[in-house]
Amino acid sequence: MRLDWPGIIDHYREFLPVLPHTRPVTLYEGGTPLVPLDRIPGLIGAKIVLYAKIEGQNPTGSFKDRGMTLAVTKAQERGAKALICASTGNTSASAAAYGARAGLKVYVVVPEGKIARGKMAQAVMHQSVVIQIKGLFDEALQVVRDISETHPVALVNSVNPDRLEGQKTVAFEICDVLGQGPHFHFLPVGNAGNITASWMGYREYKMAGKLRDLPRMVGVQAEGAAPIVRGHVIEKPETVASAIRIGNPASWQGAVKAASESKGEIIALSDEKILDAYRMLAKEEGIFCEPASAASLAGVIEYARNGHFSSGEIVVCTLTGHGLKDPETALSTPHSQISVPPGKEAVLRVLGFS
Ligand code: AN7
Repeated sequence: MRLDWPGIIDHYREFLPVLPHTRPVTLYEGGTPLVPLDRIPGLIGAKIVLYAKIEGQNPTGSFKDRGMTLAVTKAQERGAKALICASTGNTSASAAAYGARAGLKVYVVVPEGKIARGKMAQAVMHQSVVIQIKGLFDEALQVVRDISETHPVALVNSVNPDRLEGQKTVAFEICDVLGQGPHFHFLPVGNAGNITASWMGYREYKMAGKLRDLPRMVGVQAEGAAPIVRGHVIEKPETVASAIRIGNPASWQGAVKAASESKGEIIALSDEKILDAYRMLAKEEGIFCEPASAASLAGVIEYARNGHFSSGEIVVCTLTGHGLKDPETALSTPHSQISVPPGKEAVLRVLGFS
């Protein structure tokens, strides 16, 4: 156990739907750092106080672990023997790990060829049964929803309310660290569970008297996969941010509600803007997140460009997953990799010392 952190269930027990005797299935998720981004505000011309909530530092490298610890704990408590989920990669990685931890069988259904390699490695390594469908995430989700209704397998996608309950703890942590709420909270939107859950967390903290002012929630979709912004299902979603290549989000209404109730919005940005933010985080701040995660910062940059911030405002962006999950996209970044003969001379020439 970490000295200071028992995982989200034991840390936030009073806010979660667990019984006094519930024993968490935990990998000590949560308690992720809220890292000040010191250089980026200046670079984008915004006089804001900017933080990144580094959810890639969860046990399986994404925010999904917060919801998964609770969903798997509850599934086990109810006597489940097997879990099932559809995924663009992170949910399946998390389900595979927590399922293994609980000694449950795990089935994951994913769109063939559309999962980042690191995420696939996780599902394989934890010995889940990986079923690739020749179709989209949205079709995979429909299949697992149907099966879980008629067969004894527990669904651990975010349509399972336990997932959102666990995921909301990210908002608690942000408030606990800041001692107040941020003015804005930006996050990427795919299936829309995270924005729904984060907003739920802020509202509950306010009701509990632990937060005075609610933040404005800004969700960012990729332009090629922006059903909520367009107002209709996208039949063939496309984006480099494979985690959010989703055409018919399960928590659509939750996202719309979070945006409207908080006086925020859901916006769509191009892959190019998302990749610019992805590279800026790595180069300027030393933070390596996956492409989808950078949609949140891309949103901040867009807001700065449009003059939507006031001086001194506190802005948080969730970086949902770790960059190592998607080495292909990382390596497609223009970079210098120079091959030389062995020995000091050739290296010195590259350094410009000879
Ligand atoms: C890195 O793993 O949907 O809007 O199946 O992996 O709550 O769906 C992943 C989504 C953002 C979007 N960033 O969050 C899945 C899956 C990363 C993600 C999202 C996902 P939601």
